[in-house]
Amino acid sequence: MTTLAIDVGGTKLAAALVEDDLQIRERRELPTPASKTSQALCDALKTLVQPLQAQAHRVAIASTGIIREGNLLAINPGNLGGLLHFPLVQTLEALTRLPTLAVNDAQAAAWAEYHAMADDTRDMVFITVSTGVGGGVISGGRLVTGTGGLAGHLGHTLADPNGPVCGCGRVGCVEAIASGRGIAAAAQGALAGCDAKTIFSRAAEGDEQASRLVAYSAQVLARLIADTKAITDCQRVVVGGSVGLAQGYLAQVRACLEQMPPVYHVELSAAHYRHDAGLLGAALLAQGEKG
Ligand code: ADP
Ligand code: BMX
Ligand code: ZN
Repeated sequence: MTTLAIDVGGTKLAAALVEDDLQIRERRELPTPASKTSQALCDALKTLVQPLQAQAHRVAIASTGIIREGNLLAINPGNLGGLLHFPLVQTLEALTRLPTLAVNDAQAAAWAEYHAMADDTRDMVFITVSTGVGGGVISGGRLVTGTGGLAGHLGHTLADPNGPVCGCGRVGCVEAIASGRGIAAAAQGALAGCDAKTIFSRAAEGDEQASRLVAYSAQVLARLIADTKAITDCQRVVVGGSVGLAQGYLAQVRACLEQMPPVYHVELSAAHYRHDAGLLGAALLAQGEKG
């Protein structure tokens, strides 16, 4: 069967056809509309899926936000231009007339990365550092979603009680500091108004402020990973998202983690499926098997 897989992120929308052997065809991307209204996202999704839907038997969506009963509920609406709620499954079923499943993006990516592991790992955590910071937990070989879909939202754990206010309403969340949006929001002077991608380029060129912002994100992420190890005793942490996968970032996270006591050390790796982990995880969940 062919799955039309869709990834709804705070910055970009992606879609592709995924075969049962996980081969990806006709991958397409669009920027995520930054709008409070559902109509803008609905229109963008229509543009994205229209050229693909005739070849698909089902739809599988990995989406930012808490996914509850097929609806997207933003914990940080600021990541979606203020959009609080979106009927994901209903919208895609109406657009495509295909059976549709939806799951949180980081939870989906965790499932794909677990699927990719050749060893006997049963407990692992996936963290995406992207527009926000998301997480997905595999415990005893099972994806933990929680009764309300909130499980694994690691970006909304505390990094600094004196830190910036997070879009979720708490003060000092990991996401408010370490995410692409968090890095950009902290930039001042010559870097004010730059996005995280630009700040990473400046850091590579030796800019001091940019290097400090990147290093602080990596340090906060390393602390989150140590907390995650203490909570789950996971065997591996996999990092994805465009910030997480940026050149040199994971090495900085690893260096920070290595400075902590050995009990907090854990195998760290970059996402095997790189930017496609969410798409493939959603497709795998639609297949209903670990493979
Ligand atoms: P989404 O959140 O939509 O899933 P991404 O994983 O691409 O999308 O994350 C978007 C964030 O990553 C933005 O803050 C963007 O500035 C940043 N980003 C994109 N490309 C890079 C890069 N090459 N290096 C560092 N940051 C990047
Ligand atoms: C936010 C939250 C999570 C999501 C994470 C990463 C919203 C809209 N999203 O913490 O559900 O998993 O961002 O999302 O509240 P991304 O857009 O950065 O991939
Ligand atoms: Zn938060």
